[in-house]
Amino acid sequence: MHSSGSLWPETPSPSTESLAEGITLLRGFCANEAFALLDSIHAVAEISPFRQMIVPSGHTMSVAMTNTGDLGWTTDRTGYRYTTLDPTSGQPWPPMPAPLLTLAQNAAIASGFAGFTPNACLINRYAVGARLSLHQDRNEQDYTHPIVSVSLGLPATFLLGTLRRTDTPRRIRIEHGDILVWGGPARLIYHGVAPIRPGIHPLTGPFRINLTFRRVAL
Ligand code: MD6
Ligand code: FE
Repeated sequence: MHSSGSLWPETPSPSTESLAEGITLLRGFCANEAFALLDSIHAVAEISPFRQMIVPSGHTMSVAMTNTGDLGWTTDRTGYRYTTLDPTSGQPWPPMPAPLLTLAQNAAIASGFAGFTPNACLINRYAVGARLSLHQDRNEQDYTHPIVSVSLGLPATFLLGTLRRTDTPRRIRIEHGDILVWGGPARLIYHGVAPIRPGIHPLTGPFRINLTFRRVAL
């Protein structure tokens, strides 16, 4: 899909790396379409604005979040869950914009997961200093579908652990346009994001944006 025909000037073709069994890193996969993706994200945030949610311990997350799709991930004092309605607006989460859905499907295909149709997309917005502590993603019930994770804006140090919380995670630099696809056995690996370093990105200013696309059982 990304091979450049011989008639065209050489453009750096996005590289594919395997970080662990079931985790593929597609470097620069969506750098070319970032502007359109951010446009879609802004349209979602007009309807369901970014908000800092409260976790069961009572702490407020440093990451601001919103969702698009049939289901959205939320947390409050009572726990984590997927909901069809945005608790802030009382309305359904905005429908998934076509450019986001198509990108997630193409990234899944490029990583060997044909037939992935996400129905949930969590949008994380990190200001400088925001972080995400080590966690497992296990609110989706069904682990047969991959998770597609798209990063835009300021770079991040992704913390890639193992199946045991106490193992020291690897530190992986994730940049604007990079996509991680997690499938199969990798779905329950502990992971997090180190505090975002100060910077200004031409397209997002002082923010990092991450989208995680999932197929959540209703
Ligand atoms: C982030 N990502 O990159 C947070 N979870 O901002 C995640 O928590 C994540 O990238 C599951 C699968 C892929 C991810
Ligand atoms: Fe996660």
